Amino acid sequence: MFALFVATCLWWNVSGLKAAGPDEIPFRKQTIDLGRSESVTVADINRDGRLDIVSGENWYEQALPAQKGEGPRWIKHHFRDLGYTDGYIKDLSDVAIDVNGDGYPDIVSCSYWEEPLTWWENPGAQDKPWRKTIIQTGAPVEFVFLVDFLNTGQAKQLLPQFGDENFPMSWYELVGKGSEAKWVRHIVSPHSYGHGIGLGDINKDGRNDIITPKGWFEAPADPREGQWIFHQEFDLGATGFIYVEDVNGDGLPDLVTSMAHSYGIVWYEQKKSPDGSRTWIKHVIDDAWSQAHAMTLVDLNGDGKMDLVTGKRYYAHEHDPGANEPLGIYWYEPVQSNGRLQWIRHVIEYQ
Ligand SMILES: [Ca+2]
Ligand SMILES: [Ca+2]
Ligand SMILES: [Ca+2]
Ligand SMILES: [Ca+2]
Repeated sequence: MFALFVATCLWWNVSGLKAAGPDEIPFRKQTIDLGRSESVTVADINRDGRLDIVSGENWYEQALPAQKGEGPRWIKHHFRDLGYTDGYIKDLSDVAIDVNGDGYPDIVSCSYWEEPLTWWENPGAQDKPWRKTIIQTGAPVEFVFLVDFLNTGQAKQLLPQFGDENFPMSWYELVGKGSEAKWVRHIVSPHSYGHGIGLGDINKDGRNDIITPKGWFEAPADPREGQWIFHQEFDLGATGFIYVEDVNGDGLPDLVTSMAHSYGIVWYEQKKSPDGSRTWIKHVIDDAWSQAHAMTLVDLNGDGKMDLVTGKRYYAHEHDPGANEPLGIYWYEPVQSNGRLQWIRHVIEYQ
């Protein structure tokens, strides 16, 4: 699970990319708030053309620099009370999407405790509080993604990771506008499949599939009503986020994931036999540090290949292996060397 960490945000100094050497991207840390938070997202909350930051109970309005040459100022707006328990703030993901269609991004949040999946209506120009609507109750949600279930190229549906395996695995589609806007639930399976989840097209049929630690669900032609076929082809363990990406460039989508509560950032190479059967070969990207609970894939150095950005979660659990070892934020660059894929670790911050 999660624990508290200091809410800081890294300002990515991409303009200095070339100056520091061929492989290194310099990062300079800008501390915005030393308060507590678990999650963060970025959206233009007030529609002034500048991206703002949303994290926990606050959003931080990006304002122009006080003086020329300085970075942006961040004006803190406390917009909701979430509560704390056992060292956690009750907000484990924030994702931004305009739920009611008024042009202002709203926030979907999840929690392991009461009110596990909610959306919060941005009041926009009106001087009133953000209004909360509960989307789902009945099981804890450890993280939630905005993903593309309808295969339109737009990530507008919700995929929660339910913390209770007895709870049906489900995704949520946004329908209606204004006061009619609501999240419609679609059940894929009568139960859930453990710690970790992701969405991506495993079999390259143009339909995004669901990946769980215990196997993957092949998407039907109609993701709302059709039967999802389970393929029990791997057992990944208690992972964090699971991504589908052809990292070795052989045309077959692979899996990239991490052990959320132990050591190991890994990728699984998809192999396909002439008879169509699939096997998955595990490759370790890095096992020098533990608790990579969250990660993202992004082309950080602009070479057209996805890099991996992740960091050590402070006390994902206080009893996890390596829980008291040094914290760090890293990115990993995939490089082909002698016909083998290797991942170069770059340190963003280490302490
Ligand atoms: Ca703004
Ligand atoms: Ca809105
Ligand atoms: Ca597919
Ligand atoms: Ca591949």
